[in-house]
Parts: sequence; structure tokens; C-alpha cells
Amino acid sequence: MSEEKKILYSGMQATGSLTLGNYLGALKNWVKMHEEYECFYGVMDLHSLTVRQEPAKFRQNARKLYALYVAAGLDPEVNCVYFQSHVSAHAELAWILDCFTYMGELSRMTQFKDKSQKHADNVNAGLFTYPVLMAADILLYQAHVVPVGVDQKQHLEITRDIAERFNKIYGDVFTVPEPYFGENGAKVMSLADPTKKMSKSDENVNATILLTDDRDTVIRKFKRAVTDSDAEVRFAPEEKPGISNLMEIYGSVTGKSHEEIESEFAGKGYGDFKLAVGEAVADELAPLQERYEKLLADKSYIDDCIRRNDDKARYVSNKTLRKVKKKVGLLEV
Ligand code: ATP
Ligand code: LTN
Repeated sequence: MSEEKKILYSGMQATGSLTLGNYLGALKNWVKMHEEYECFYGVMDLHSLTVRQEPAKFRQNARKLYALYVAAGLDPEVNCVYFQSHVSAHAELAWILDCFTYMGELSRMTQFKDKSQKHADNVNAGLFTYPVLMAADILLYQAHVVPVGVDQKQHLEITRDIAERFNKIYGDVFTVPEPYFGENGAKVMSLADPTKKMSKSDENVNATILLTDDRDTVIRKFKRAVTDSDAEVRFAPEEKPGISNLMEIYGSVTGKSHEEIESEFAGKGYGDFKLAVGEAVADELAPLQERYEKLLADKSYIDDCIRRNDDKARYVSNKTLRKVKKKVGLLEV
């Protein structure tokens, strides 16, 4: 009998284009996971609604995100790659878990504080309860591990707290998940300000590398990346955040260690190094972009994959939802 695989769950918001940060911090690490885990990946379109979306563009972006998942190597025949909003169990469990989450703990979430500053005209209740919907996503599938970038650490902690609180009252209903951070690229910093994370909502186009940027754009953006005025390629995040960030990126795409990179560029200037980083990233993105263009042209293939995987996600998540409803005492007839 084959041993049952542990379960992995992750996803991204369906907002805008993905950045190199999303790719190196999350997506790239997901691709091989199916060897060890049974994997579920959502297009988190309900989460995107916490910020105003233009409906036609939003719909397009959501399908594009799905295509990018597949282009990056997530095989929808092997992984369950589906849409969050197509599986009503997410919203249902989120409501139940809202009633097991405290205002105080949600107020401490740094993402809530950041986003309410950024969108001061629209500090909606969804922005506040965002982590509870995320907890519902994860707990519905009884996930053991959740691979994310380090910016999601706090959200994983609250997910664990909610699961443990619920289990304490009702017995072992939820698997308590562990976060998984990749070794490299867990926090890719902005090219314009290496003390800030690279974010797809950054207004400065030179701060981010988009997965859809063409070769020339990638190379140009790396050439312009902010670094210090010294000329030594050396890993020192505090003292040289710009160069250290570029080293992390270069290491992440080439597999080279910091020491190997330092010796490769010993005695060479920043110009050579930046060009090498740009070329390595462009080389990494080229095959992904080619697959992406092909997938976008085949709408029916993507839609078919979505439908099939939505069904699987519904089936798995409903098992947990039914159990939860029973435990809290909602009447079944
Ligand atoms: P925004 O910055 O607009 O809030 P985002 O780029 O963080 O959005 P998400 O959908 O929230 O996008 O994140 C998707 C995944 O990408 C998460 O696992 C997150 O941790 C990871 N991620 C995002 N930015 C980075 C980054 N700069 N470095 C590493 N991982 C990142
Ligand atoms: N909040 C996450 C996106 C997300 C997620 C999830 C990630 C929503 N639900 C469940 C992992 C598991 C983010 O990356 N900003």
C-alpha cells in the first residue's frame, strides 16, 4: 500500500502581475513539491476584493494568474490548482472562524496596519478579517505545510492559533499547519529601495521585475538597481542591502552560494555583476514566458483545468466543512 502523502496548501492573490519576489519567494518553490506532498494551490480572488478591482480587468488577471501558475511548472493534472471563489466552503468556514478570532489579535497584524495606511479611504472589514479567510483556506484542506514568503509569517501564526483554539474546544478537527520558507529568495527586496520588499503594488515600475517583463526590460531594471557607492560584491545585508539583494536573486536563479558569487565577481565592478544578474533572471524567465503566451492563447484548456480542479477542491474542502458544522452544532437534516 502506498503511504499517504502529507498535504500542502498555498496561493496568491489575483491582483496585478506577479513579480520576481512572488516567483522566487513562493511559486518557484512550489513546482517540485508534488513529489513529496499532495498539493492544493488557489487563485485567491476573494482576498483580492479587499482592494477595489475593476471587474473586467480583475477577471482577466485572475485567469492570467492561473496561466502563470501552469507556465511556471504547476501541472494541473498533478496538483489541484483551482479558484478560491468557486469553492463556497471558503467563505462559509471563514464566517465560522470569524467567531473564533479576536479583534485584538487581528488588530496586531502588520499587513492590516500597512494596507489600511495605503488604502486609507477604504479600510473595509474584509481587510481586517483577511487573515481569517486565509486560515479557512488552509484549514479546509487539513494542510500540514504552507510554503509562503516570510511576509506571511504572522498570518500563519494566527492560522495556527485559530486551529489550536478550535481543536481545544471540539477535539482534533484541524491539522495545525507549519509554514515553509524557501532557502533563497524568501524576501526579495525592491530594486529602488532595498530596505523594502519587492511588491506588485509598488508604483515605481523600476522597483519590481515583473514575470512578464521582456529581456531588455529585465536587464535595464537591474542596471538601474540602487546599490551603494563602493564597488565590492560582498554579502552584507545591513551594510550593503542593494548588493546583498542582487546576490540573493542571483544565487536563487543560478544555485550559486554567496561565497561562489563573491569570488566570481572579485575585482570586477558593479556593472558586470548587475548585467550578469539581469541576464540570469531573463534566462530563467524566458521559457516560462513562452509557455505563458501559449497557454493564454488556449482559453478552453485553462478553463477545463479550472473546472476539473474546482470539483476536486470542493470535494475535499466539504469534508472538513461538514465536520466543523457538526461540531459547532449547526442542525443537519
Ligand atoms: P502586495 O505586495 O501587493 O501586497 P504581494 O506581492 O505580497 O502583494 P501576494 O499575493 O500577497 O502578493 O503574495 C503571494 C506570495 O508571494 C506570498 O507567499 C508572499 O509571501 C510571496 N511574496 C510576495 N512578495 C515577495 C517578496 N518580495 N519576496 C519573497 N516573497 C514574496
Ligand atoms: N495572503 C497570502 C495569499 C493567500 C494564501 C492563502 C497563502 C491567501 N490565502 C492560503 C497561503 C495559504 C499572500 O500571500 N498575501
